[in-house]
Amino acid sequence: MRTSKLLTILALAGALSAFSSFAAAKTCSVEIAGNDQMQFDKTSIAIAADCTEVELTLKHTGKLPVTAMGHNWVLTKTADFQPVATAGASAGPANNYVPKDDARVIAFTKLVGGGESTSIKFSTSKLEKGGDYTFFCSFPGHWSLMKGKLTFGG
Ligand SMILES: [Cu+2]
Repeated sequence: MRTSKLLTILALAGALSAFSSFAAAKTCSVEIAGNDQMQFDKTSIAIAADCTEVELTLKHTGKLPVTAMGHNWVLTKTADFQPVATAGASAGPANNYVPKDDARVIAFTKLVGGGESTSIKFSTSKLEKGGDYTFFCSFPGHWSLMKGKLTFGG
C-alpha cells in the first residue's frame, strides 16, 4: 500500500520534470531590416540566455532588386566572419553568397530584394554563452558596412 503510493508520487514527479523541460523550450523572435543604403537597422542583437531557438526575420525596406542590392543575414563566430564573407562571394548568387555546407556558418537566410522578407529558425544549441559572434550580409561588398555583433546570454 505504502510502496504503491510512493511509486505513484515518483511517477508524478517524473512526469512533472518532463513537462517542465518541455515548457522550458522558448523561441525568441528577432527582426532586422536592410535598406537601399546598404545598412542594417541594428548593429547588435542580444539573445537572452533562456532562448532555445531564434526566429529571425530579415526585411528589405528598400526598392532596389535583389541583383543590385540583395541582402541576407549570415551568422558566424567573429573569427570566421571575414573568411566566410570572402568564400561567400565565390559561392555566387545561386548559393545566396553563402559557402555551401560550411560548418563555420551557424545560420543564414536567403537573399532578399526590395520589399521582400524572409524568416529562419535556428537552435541556440549552436551558440556558446558569452561567445563572440558576428552577423553580416554576404552580398559582395556589403559586409564591411552591414555587420554587427550577436551575443547569447549576456
Ligand atoms: Cu546586403
